[in-house]
Amino acid sequence: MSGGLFRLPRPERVEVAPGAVHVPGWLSLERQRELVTVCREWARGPVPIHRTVLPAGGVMSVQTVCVGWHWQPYRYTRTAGDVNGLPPAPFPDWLGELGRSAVAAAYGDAAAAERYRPDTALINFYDGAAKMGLHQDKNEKSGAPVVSLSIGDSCVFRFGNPETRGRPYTDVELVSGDLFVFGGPSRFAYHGVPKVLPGTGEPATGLARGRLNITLRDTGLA
Ligand code: MD3
Ligand code: FE
Repeated sequence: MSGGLFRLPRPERVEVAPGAVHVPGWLSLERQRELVTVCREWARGPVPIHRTVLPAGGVMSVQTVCVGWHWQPYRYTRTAGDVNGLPPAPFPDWLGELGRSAVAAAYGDAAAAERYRPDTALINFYDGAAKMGLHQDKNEKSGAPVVSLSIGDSCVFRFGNPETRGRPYTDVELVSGDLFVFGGPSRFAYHGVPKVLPGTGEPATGLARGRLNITLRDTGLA
């Protein structure tokens, strides 16, 4: 457990690179609990949570469920042809509003927040052994920011650069409740999750084990 009496204070907002802003503890416990509940519903269907099979032959260790558009390697589709052929759950208005609040909190820019119109959420569940290798998110046809919300176990998040898969990169610990927004020059940076820190989550989120990451994206598709 990460709790105890002597929790170190964490800063309010850290710009890790231009356009990449970490806001520790942005989500209240109550908001985290609500998100865990709705993610459990989305995980049941219409397209159940699954391990994405990669064309190169591997299987991702994270388990993913999509809302709005379905992501399959390496494009967004209306239906989950790689799972059960059904359309994912619709992207709810309240989630777009949450995304706009997130952009406002990270950038302090009311105009940037107002024009943010994400249409898709990718929800990744990490068990204690799951990882995500360094990659770029470039299947979106929009340069709008990606909003990332973390719940449950902490992880090491590796934030690289837009040019190369590799150094220089910065390792950041993402804790339950943290917000990260990736926009501007950081939108196409390499990033990944080299490890989860099992047992570091707060049971009061409703997630007993593992890590949940919700990313909001604008696919730029009609
Ligand atoms: C930086 N997810 O879903 S979230 C992904 O924690 C993904 O599950 C990781 O990478 C996770 O594609 C990292 C942080 C993140 C998400 C999207 C980004 C960082 C990003 C897009 C562009 C740049
Ligand atoms: Fe990514």
